[in-house]
Amino acid sequence: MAGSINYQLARFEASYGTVAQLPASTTPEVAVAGRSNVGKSSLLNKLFNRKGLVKVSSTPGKTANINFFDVDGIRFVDLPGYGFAKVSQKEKQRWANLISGYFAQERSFNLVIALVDIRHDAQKLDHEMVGFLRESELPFVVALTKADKLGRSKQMQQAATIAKQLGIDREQVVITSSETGQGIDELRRRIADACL
Ligand SMILES: Nc1nc2c(ncn2[C@@H]2O[C@H](COP(=O)(O)OP(=O)(O)O)[C@@H](O)[C@H]2O)c(=O)[nH]1
Ligand SMILES: [Mg+2]
Repeated sequence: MAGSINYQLARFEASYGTVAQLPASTTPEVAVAGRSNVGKSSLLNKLFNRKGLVKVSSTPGKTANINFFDVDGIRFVDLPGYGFAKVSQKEKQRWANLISGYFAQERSFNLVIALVDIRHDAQKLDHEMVGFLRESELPFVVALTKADKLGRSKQMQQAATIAKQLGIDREQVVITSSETGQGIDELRRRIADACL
């Protein structure tokens, strides 16, 4: 449908453990990236309006694969969470290779949603992620997650602080919560603008 994406059509496509397995990019892609436990899977479920489609991990860092979802002809890409401390160095390297390998491919990168926890100052890994996206000239928005944990004025304060720390415009930041649905419509607008 022109002008909107039907999220009712969200379905799991496949899970890949190596970059070589990834199928060619044939549709617009929206990738979700961020630290382990930042809320990637929860945000995708909220976008899709489907509670269990994306596995929310109680043991953080379990998403060791790249997962593809198809939504009305748009491919959503759940990237492995980086920076999870409790896996081996070798496993960390494998995840890093998956992420950089995905972005090194010839693909239709319509939008990257970079997730950052609203409660904290931007961390080293957040800086690395945004720095990489900027240097690669990939189109991205920063979604601040878990906004329900803060009051409205603190949310606005943190959004301004984190944008400044990351060196991006405030307009490139969307305040979200997978608990309350805050910011989900705004994120859908950004996705539609980038993909349709
Ligand atoms: N309060 C709150 N908790 C959240 C939110 N998003 C995720 N969580 C919780 O944070 C934890 C990690 O979420 P998950 O989606 O698995 O993160 P991922 O590792 O980045 O995919 C889970 O316990 C979620 O329930 C949110 O918007 N608000
Ligand atoms: Mg996850």
